[in-house]
Amino acid sequence: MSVPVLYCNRESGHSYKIALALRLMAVPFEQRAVDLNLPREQRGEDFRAASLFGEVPVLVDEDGLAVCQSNVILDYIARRYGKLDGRTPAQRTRVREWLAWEANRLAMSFPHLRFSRCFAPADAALEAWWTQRMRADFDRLDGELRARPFVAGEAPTIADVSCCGYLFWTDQAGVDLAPWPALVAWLERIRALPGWLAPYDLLAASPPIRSDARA
Ligand SMILES: N[C@@H](CCC(=O)N[C@@H](CS)C(=O)NCC(=O)O)C(=O)O
Repeated sequence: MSVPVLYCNRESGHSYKIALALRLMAVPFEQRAVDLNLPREQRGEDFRAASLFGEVPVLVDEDGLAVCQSNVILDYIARRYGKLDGRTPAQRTRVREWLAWEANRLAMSFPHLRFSRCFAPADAALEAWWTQRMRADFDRLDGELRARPFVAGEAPTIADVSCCGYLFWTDQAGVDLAPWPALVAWLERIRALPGWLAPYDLLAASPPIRSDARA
């Protein structure tokens, strides 16, 4: 295998994280779109063999090693290619603290709100819960970004890539970012990085998500 293969979906911010990180690292890769409308057991055999949990993203590296869970993939490629990571052990630890925060907080709020508003409406109580959590998460991120240009310091890292994975789609969910100006300025800094592409310009076409697809 000559280039890594990314199993992904065009509407998946978790997939976008990996595609964006590889772009910013200038690592060529191949995309294979997975139809998330299909029941897991009907998805392609190669994807099912590579995917430990049945979800995208999965990255199969040049040596055939399959890695899943977006933030684990980010950690893996930062170490493999020696890019977008902290320079010192302390910085690298801080980067991974943000990866864990993203998985536990940010990835549990805004992406669900977007999915509900764009694809499969959930009840109002759930939307209210995700909105409340999202506001707290955006407050936390905005507070951090008032102190430094990137999440874990002066330079962009996989922590930024992880945290921004869904945030170029806030308009789709009707979320106005005006209350979080430091977050908006940080997204602009990410947009200005060499190689940056917006999610729909970067991710390969995949069948449109139906309302019965999994989040
Ligand atoms: N914790 C996982 C979440 C991955 C995830 O939720 N993937 C969704 C798309 S964004 C998926 O594959 N959904 C279809 C399914 O679960 O069958 C990660 O960070 O990679």
